[in-house]
Amino acid sequence: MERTFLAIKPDGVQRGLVGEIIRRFETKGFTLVGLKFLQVSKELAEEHYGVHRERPFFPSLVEFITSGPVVAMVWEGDGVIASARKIIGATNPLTAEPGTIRGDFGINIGRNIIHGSDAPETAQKEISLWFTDAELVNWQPHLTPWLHE
Ligand code: DAT
Ligand code: MG
Repeated sequence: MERTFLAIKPDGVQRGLVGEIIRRFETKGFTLVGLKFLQVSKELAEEHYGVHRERPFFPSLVEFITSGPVVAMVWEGDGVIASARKIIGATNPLTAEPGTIRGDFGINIGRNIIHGSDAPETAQKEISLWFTDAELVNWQPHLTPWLHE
């Protein structure tokens, strides 16, 4: 079963969007398998956004993601990686489609509320960066037969 890593960034937490955001993935039918609330260290932030190390916005991105607590999550389900990216919306909230999280709640690329893994390889990498195996729960929701034929 496919898994993805999602993180509600400090702006999403400060703005009280945690419940609303989790609700969207829950009601879609995906399964929560990992959840924690943490203050991100500079080391974790730099590792997580390592691919962007050379970009001009990298220092402010690291500063932002470490500026307050975040909600880190692992969600499971068929096609969850691509589907979560659609639910999240385009990187720039100003142009993200209404109906997406970024399109509904944001206006600035540097305050785009939530992170989602973009591919199976990055999902795997990010899940193991943020969570130990013991922090992930293998469970079968009772809803399963009502969500899958
Ligand atoms: P995404 O988060 O949609 O996967 P990304 O991986 O290209 O986007 O970039 C990671 C984060 O870096 C993004 O969520 C916000 C920030 N960012 C990206 N491009 C930016 C830019 N041009 N100016 C400022 N911040 C940017
Ligand atoms: Mg990305």
